[in-house]
Amino acid sequence: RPSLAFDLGGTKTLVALVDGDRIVEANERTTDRHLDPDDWCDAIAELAAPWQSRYGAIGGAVTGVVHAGRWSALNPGTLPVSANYPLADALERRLGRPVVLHNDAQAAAWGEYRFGAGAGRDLLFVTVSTGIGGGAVIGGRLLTGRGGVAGSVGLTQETAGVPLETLASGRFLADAAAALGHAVDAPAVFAAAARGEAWASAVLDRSADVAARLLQNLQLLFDPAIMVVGGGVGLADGYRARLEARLAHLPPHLKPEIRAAALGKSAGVIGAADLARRTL
Ligand code: ADP
Ligand code: BMX
Repeated sequence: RPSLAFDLGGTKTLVALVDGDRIVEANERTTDRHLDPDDWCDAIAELAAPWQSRYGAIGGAVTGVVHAGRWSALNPGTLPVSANYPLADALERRLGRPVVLHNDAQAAAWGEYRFGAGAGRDLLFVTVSTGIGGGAVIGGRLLTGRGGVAGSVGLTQETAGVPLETLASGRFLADAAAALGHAVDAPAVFAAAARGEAWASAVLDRSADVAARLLQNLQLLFDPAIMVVGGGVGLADGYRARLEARLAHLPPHLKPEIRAAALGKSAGVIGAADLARRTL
């Protein structure tokens, strides 16, 4: 039987019936940042309701840190999750059976390793999305760490007190555009750059400068066979080209091999479904 999986991110909530690497059916809704975890759990249950009893295992990929069934934000700016929210219990009550939970970028890393760009090779996954997330599969194992934090690259700092994701993510693009007088979202910044508007290219360049340095640092730390880039910004037209341009000068043994997430926006739910199937 297919698995039920969901991907709750700072911008979108995706719920799907997943069979291996295939999305059988999917429902999506904007994550309403002004609501709270109870509401977000209600939204997941509502989106999953049409598939009652058609699924076995349930897997979840969520922005933030999950450990021992509890959910917390690292950066409330990405999604204001209350500390230690009992997510596993809240979802089990609504869905009627246990849920296997992971951070969204960790789940996506596993999905790309098993069914996507990884094809069984060790990899790092970096999502440039509402925030910046990361996941690592090393020696065929998904790193989750002491408390589920492993891979949280968006909170690393180049400058004291400034999380990297505030200088490169989708929210950065919108904030930087607003600071220049353009009240637009990230897709509109890409569209303006494509139309040749210099301010928009400059904003994308600032993001790519930071993201490229992150990938360079990650290559030094883990030296993965490939570096998979996902997320709404990471997969947007021209973004990876900007990263490649910034890394082209590196010698081969230090240069990341960048790949687009082959599973696209489904990497999280496909990874979460496979992780759940393996656990139950
Ligand atoms: P989430 O962060 O919820 O996982 P996404 O991966 O879709 O969701 O990332 C959301 C961020 O990416 C938002 O800042 C959004 O504006 C931006 N985004 C989404 N789609 C695109 C696109 N096609 N082009 C550029 N930016 C995008
Ligand atoms: C943040 C953090 C990570 C997450 C990353 C991408 C929170 C709520 N989230 O760094 O756990 O993986 O954003 O999240 O602290 P997304 O919503 O952009 O997918």
